[in-house]
Amino acid sequence: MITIIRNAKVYQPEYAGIKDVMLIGSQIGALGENLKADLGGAVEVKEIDGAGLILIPGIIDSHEHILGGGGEGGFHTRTPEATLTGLTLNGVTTVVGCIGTDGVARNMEALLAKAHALEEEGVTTYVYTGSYRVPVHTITGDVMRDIMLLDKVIGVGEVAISDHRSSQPTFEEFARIAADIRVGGMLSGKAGIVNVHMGDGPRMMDFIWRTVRETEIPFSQFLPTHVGRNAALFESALEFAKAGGTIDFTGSLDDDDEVPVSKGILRLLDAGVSSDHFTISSDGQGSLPIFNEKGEFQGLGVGNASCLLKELRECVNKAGLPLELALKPLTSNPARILKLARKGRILPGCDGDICLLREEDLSLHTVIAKGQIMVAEGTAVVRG
Ligand code: FWO
Ligand code: ZN
Repeated sequence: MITIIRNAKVYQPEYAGIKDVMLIGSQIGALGENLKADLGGAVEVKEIDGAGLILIPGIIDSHEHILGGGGEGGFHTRTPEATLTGLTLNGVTTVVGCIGTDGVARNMEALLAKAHALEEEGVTTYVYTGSYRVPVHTITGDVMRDIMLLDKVIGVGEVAISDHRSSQPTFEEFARIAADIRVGGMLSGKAGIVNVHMGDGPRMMDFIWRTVRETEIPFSQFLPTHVGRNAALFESALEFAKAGGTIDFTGSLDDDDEVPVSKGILRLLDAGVSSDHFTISSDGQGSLPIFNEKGEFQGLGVGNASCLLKELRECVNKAGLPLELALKPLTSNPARILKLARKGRILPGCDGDICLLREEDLSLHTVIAKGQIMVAEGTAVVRG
């Protein structure tokens, strides 16, 4: 199958001008003007009129509870699992699944099965092995074996620190996890990322700072998430990004976050942080629990992948960021930090993961994943 998207405003995410993009099978085959595919009718050539539309790489969501999560208020507060259209209708074509607070009733075997299910349905999936808890609950019994032997495992997480729900790991345990996943990633050509769940506790990023200062493990081993959850944590995360680390904002559907994503990004840029060093993930299907100062559960919401395009619009419309910059935390930046070589860019040889947005309001028009049209003119044409 060949698909040619004609005359769209192409963001690679750098702006490439009005171009045709040709998908050949599951990959991007060519980018150029007046592209033609003359195969004598042997292969169907589908054309999409991209005029007036913006073409961007499919969104990479680096932190989503695809199996569901929650439970902090008892069993009835377990949150529902992800669905294919819950991803594609929000422009997500690559998702990294994780387990959170409940590492018992949610387990790695089920997470891996869910990741395979979504892959079979048409999107690209990876997982972090483990959950909040230390020692890490793995599949093979060992973090290094998990990342070396299971294709979909690209790191460990979400490892909770500075949170009343963490397993209160020691620094040595934390550093050992980073060391093991680093070497396991090295030996398997993968990122070996430690996706760190940042809680609201006063110790903030101390364990991460100590690891990069006291050991040989580099900044790039870590992807701390939820960095906007309070102002003090954000300041520490800003220092981490200035020193060369990459930090992950959790998108939100309402602005209850201490540091709204678009405001946080402006702060980072003003502080001289490179626009390569921050990402935005959704925490989709994860619980967003509220605890009072005594640590008592008050209630919970559920994360949703729709926050990603919402944050993109805020970055462009509210913070006045150029689209080609605002796209980076959702596309090329997660692709780089997670070492997903064929993801996050509109380049020949990259996977055919594309979103078309309406120029006037950046609303979703079409989504293509691995060369297959999943959403056409706002309607899901492939359903889970
Ligand atoms: C965040 C996932 C939190 C689950 O701190 O970590 O609870 O296991 O489903 N969510 N615990 C939400 C804040 C960033 C608002 C999780 C959740
Ligand atoms: Zn979390």
